[in-house]
This record gives sequence, C-alpha cells and structure tokens, in this order.
Amino acid sequence: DATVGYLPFSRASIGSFFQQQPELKNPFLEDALLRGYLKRHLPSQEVFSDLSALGERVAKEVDGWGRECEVNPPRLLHFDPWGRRVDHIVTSAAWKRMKDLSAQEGLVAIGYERTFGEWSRVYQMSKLYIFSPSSGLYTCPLAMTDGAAKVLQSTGVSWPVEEAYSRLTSRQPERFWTSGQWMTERRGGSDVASGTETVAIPQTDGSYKLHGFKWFTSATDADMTLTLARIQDRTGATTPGSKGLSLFYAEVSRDKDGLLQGIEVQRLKDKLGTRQMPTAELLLDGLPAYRLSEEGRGVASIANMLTITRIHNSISAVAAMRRVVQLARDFAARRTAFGKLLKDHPLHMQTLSRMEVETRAAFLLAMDVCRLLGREESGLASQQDAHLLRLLTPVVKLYTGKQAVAVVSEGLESFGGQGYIEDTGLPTILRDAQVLSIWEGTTNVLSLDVLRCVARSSGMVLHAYFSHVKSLLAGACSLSSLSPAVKAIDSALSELETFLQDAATRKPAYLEQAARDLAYSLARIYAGALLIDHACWKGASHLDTYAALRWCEQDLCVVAAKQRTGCYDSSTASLDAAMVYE
Ligand code: UCC
Ligand code: FAD
Repeated sequence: DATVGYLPFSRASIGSFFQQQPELKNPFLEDALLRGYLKRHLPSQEVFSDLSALGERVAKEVDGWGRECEVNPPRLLHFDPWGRRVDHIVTSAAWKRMKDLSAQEGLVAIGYERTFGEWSRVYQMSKLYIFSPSSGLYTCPLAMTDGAAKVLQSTGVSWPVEEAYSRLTSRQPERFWTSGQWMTERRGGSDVASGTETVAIPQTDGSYKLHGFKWFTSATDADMTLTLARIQDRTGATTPGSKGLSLFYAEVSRDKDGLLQGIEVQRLKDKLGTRQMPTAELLLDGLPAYRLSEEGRGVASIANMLTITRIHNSISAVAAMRRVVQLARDFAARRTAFGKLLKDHPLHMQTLSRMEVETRAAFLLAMDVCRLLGREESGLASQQDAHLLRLLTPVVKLYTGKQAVAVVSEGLESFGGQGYIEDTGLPTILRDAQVLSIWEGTTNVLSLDVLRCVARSSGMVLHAYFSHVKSLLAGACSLSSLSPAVKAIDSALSELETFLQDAATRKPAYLEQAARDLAYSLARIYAGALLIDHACWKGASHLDTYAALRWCEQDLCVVAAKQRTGCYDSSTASLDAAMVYE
C-alpha cells in the first residue's frame, strides 16, 4: 500500500534505536586515584607498565572469562558412570585459566618476592584490585592462598610444608597451588571456639587424622587447606573452647583411582552470589593432617591468615565500588534522558560523585593497611605501625564491606532498569558484594575484635591511632582550602577522645553496645585524614581537595552522636530487644 510508506514497527522490525552499552576500559588507566597514589609512593616505570598491561588484558580478555565463570558455575559430580563415589568438583575452563593467569601475574608471589621492599604489598594489591571485579571470584582462592603462605612462613617453612609454601608462592602455573581455609562448622562460624567439633586423632608417626564436618569451604578445588580441630587424648577426650583448638595443614589429594583421601563432599552450596566458585560442605573422614601450631594455639596461629584474607576482602570491596563507578560514568556519557546525556544532569552527577567520594575514601583506607602490612613484612614497622595494622585490619574490612554493598547498589540504579538485568553482568557485582560483610568475620564480630585489640593493648593501639591521624593532618595546616576538613577531623578526634574516656568508666556492656559505631567512627575519621593527606601531596589536584572536603562534611564521629541519644545505656538494650520481638 503506497499510502502507508515506511513502517518502523512492523513484523520483525523493532525500531532502530539500541542503547550503547557501558564499555569496560583499561581499569588502571581509568583510575586517577590509583595512578596518583602509586606515582606518589611507588613511582616505578616497571610497576606502571605491568599494571597498565594487566588492565588492558582485564578489559579485553579476562572480563569475558569472569563472565564465563558466572554462567558456567561449578558442579559436583558425586559418582562416576560406574557408580564409584568420586566427588569431583567440575569447574569451567575459564576458572582454570584464572588460576594460570594468577600464577603468571604473581598475584600471590609478589607479596613474598618483595622486589619492591616495603611497597611490595601495595604493588600486589594494586594488581588484585585491577583483576578482582573481572576475576570470576578467583580472588577468593587467592586470598586464602596468600593467607596460608603467610601462616606457613610464620610457623616455619620446613617439612612437611616446604613444598606447599613454594607452590603457593610460585609463578609457574603447573606448580601453583591454592589453599582453602576451613574454619566454619554448623554450630558456628563466628564463634569457632564453641563451634568446632572436628577432632584430630594422633597417629604413631606424629601426624593426625581429622574427623569432622566443615560447613562452608570455599574454592574447594584447592590443593591444600589450613583447618582447626581438637586433639583427642588417649581416652578420646578433648579440651573445650579456644584453648582446645589447634591448627592443621592438610593436602587435598586423590589416590591412583581418583578417589578423594579422607574427604567426602556432601554438596555444593546454592548461594546468592559467588556462584562462580564452588563452596562445599565437607565430611572429614580420616583426613591425614599435620599440626602446625602448638597444641591449643590454633586461633592465634590462624590469625595471620585472617589478617591477610581480611585485607584481600577490603581490596575486593573497593574494587567492586571502583568498577561500578567506572561503568556508570561511561554509561552516563552514552545514555540520553529528557533531551540530554545523563552526564549533563547535575543531579545524576551528584549521585555519581557521592559514590566516587566513598570509593576514594575506601581505596585510601585499604591501601594504607597494605602499606602497613608491607612495612611489617620488611622489618620496617615501628611499634605504632604494628598497632595500627592490628587495629585497622578489622576496621577497614568491616567498613569497606558495608560500603561496597551501598555503592554497588546505588551504581546499579544509575543504569536504570538495565542495572537489574542479569546478562548485563551488573547484578553479579551486587550479589558478590553482599558476601564481603559476612565471610572473614561479620561486621559485628569484627567490631568486637576491634574492642578486644584495644582492650588488650592497654591504650597503646588508641595512642597509635590518635597520633597517626594527627600526623596526617600536619601537612594541611598551611592550606586554607582544606581547613574545613581539617577542622572537622580535629573536632571528631576530640569527640572520640571524650567518648573513650567516658566509656572507660562504664561497664564493658556499654562499650560492646557501642562497638559497631566506634569502628565506623575510627574508619571515617581515619579515611578523612588520609584524604586530606593525599590532597596535600604536591602532585594532587583540586579534585583531591574537593573529595576530602566532601567526605568530612558527614558525621565523622558517629559514636559520639549516638551516645548523646543514650542508645548504649542498658535500658536501651532491653528496649531494642523488646521492640524487635514485639
Ligand atoms: O570465611 C572464610 C573464608 C571465605 C573465603 C575467603 C574470602 C577472602 C576474601 C576474598 C575477597 C574476594 S573463613 C572463616 C573466617 N572466619 C572468621 O573470620 C571467624 C570470625 N570470628 C572471629 O574472628 C573471632 O573473633 C575469633 C574466632 C577469632 C574468636 O576466637 P576466640 O578464640 O574466642 O578469640 P580470642 O580468645 O580473643 O583469641 C585467641 C587468640 C588470642 O591470642 P593470645 O592467646 O595470644 O592472646 C588473640 O589475640 O587469637 C588472637 N587473635 C588475633 N590475633 C584473635 N583474633 C585475632 C586477630 N584478628 N588478629 C590477631
Ligand atoms: P553466626 O556466627 O551465627 O552469626 C549470625 C549473626 O550473629 C551475624 O549477623 C553476626 O554478626 C551476629 N553475631 C554473632 N556473634 C555476635 C556477637 N557476639 N555480638 C553481636 N553479634 C553477633 N567459612 C570458612 O571457614 N571457610 C570458607 O571457605 C567459607 N566460605 C564461605 C563462603 C560463603 C559464600 C559464605 C556465605 C560463608 C563462608 N564461610 C566460610 C563462612 C563464614 O565465614 C561464616 O558464615 C561467617 O563467619 C559467619 O558465621 P555464621 O554463619 O556461623 O554466623
């Protein structure tokens, strides 16, 4: 019919407009703060070239593998075709490529080679930060591998773990091993002291056989593991509580017929996120193991692993925030609404800029802990550095874990409905962020860890914190542009000091009620001081100053503000419970 003419919507024709998708560009070149931070602290051409090359590979190739890990998740094959129990965890080709890449890139090795001295950890973690959001969660086994290497190093690299140590820290894909970290049992993952039922039966050759049930074991395709168990005496008795726990090393091996030695995989977990990675329930049924710690020193000995994995967790949290901001800003330059690009709507830019401030603060927090770790491992740490590392590890883990969920969630909204669409890959980022505040110590458990480390140091840890924050502000005194931020930190520090003095006169339950808010205050004040310090660096831009000012506008010492409401009083505690159960 000549009168109808061209029909844009007809039969198979669905119109000519297709929204351009956000493009993942080289995450190193796209990250002004990371580059600035390294330029300031580790200005090495070798590092820049390496990170730039990794960033290019991540954008062009590795991100696709990460997606493949998500859409082709691991599965458990209990039986072979002839009915034999094999408990084979089948993983994707992409997951295996991640392992090879991790070895080649030295993602664990760099921390132990220490080519860049005290900055080696910053270098290593910068690589992990670039890799993490595209890694298909391979950063999880890497975290545990790094943690295990650290424990083996601290307990002594000698028989029977020297081979394992050399494999965990190897750059050769065919030699590289990963480790598990099997702590959680059905009765409890936070309270491992009461929750651990696994027993270790001494063998005549000095080794042990483990019997128990591990409720969450991530990246269970690992080659070895560290785990906790109670040693049985001749009568079969064990010591309860933390004092009864010892640390064990075990290899995950198969016999010549491919059967797992001393382990049965009960099932793989069906999880909200981290679907790329197998997380199994394991029956330990005579698993051969070696004791690494003194008897009863299991928790203290695995603490080295916790420090490392919590730092990795913080890096992955910041990396998730950074990834969503990078994609969101790219999208804002491609999507039009109400006649202009999203980037030209000031309210949309305000939203992204708030996410950016959160991300910058989290980045500086996490990198500062890496810096401290590097100093400790190179023998350069002062007493103050050591105290700060102990205090800030749980603080940064708990704070960035929570921030990641908030920032990534906001980030998804910035893509509109597409942020909710599964095969854009965006929902994966949110699902995977949600675990960061749960595993490796929940927010509350880590807040209590902060209290414990403060209490056990008789004031030394807090002294280190206050003096370091003050020293970070020192460079800003002459810069009037930063003075509102400096004033805000100064006044938050005074409020914090007053709170702590008051809390010291009260019953322990008072401080326990305040633990989470205290940890948040420590994080916010410290992050503010780091932003100010970075803005004072000669290579900084006016936008670094702007970020510091924006950060310091918020309530920095939440614990003092909440205290004024009386919310830590014992009467409030009972009302909290009553209201919850009304
Ligand atoms: O979730 C897991 C793996 C997930 C996958 C890996 C992801 C990595 C990131 C990837 C990114 C993509 S594995 C499970 C993780 N589980 C936890 O984190 C447990 C959470 N619960 C706690 O942290 C608790 O606070 C406990 C278990 C540590 C509490 O145990 P105790 O026995 O009641 O604690 P005590 O009595 O306070 O501490 C016993 C000893 C003490 O040493 P001594 O006896 O010398 O005074 C403590 O000082 O252990 C020492 N200690 C520590 N030392 C306890 N915690 C620490 C610490 N954080 N740092 C140093
Ligand atoms: P619970 O300890 O029962 O905690 C429940 C709630 O109570 C939490 O909100 C917690 O904050 C709160 N709570 C507990 N104690 C207190 C307190 N004293 N005061 C105030 N609040 C409190 N574990 C491993 O060992 N190895 C692994 O490889 C591993 N992989 C995992 C993978 C995934 C995907 C997940 C989700 C978990 C994994 N875990 C692993 C387990 C994880 O470490 C635990 O789930 C976590 O430590 C919490 O322990 P729980 O589940 O027993 O919770």
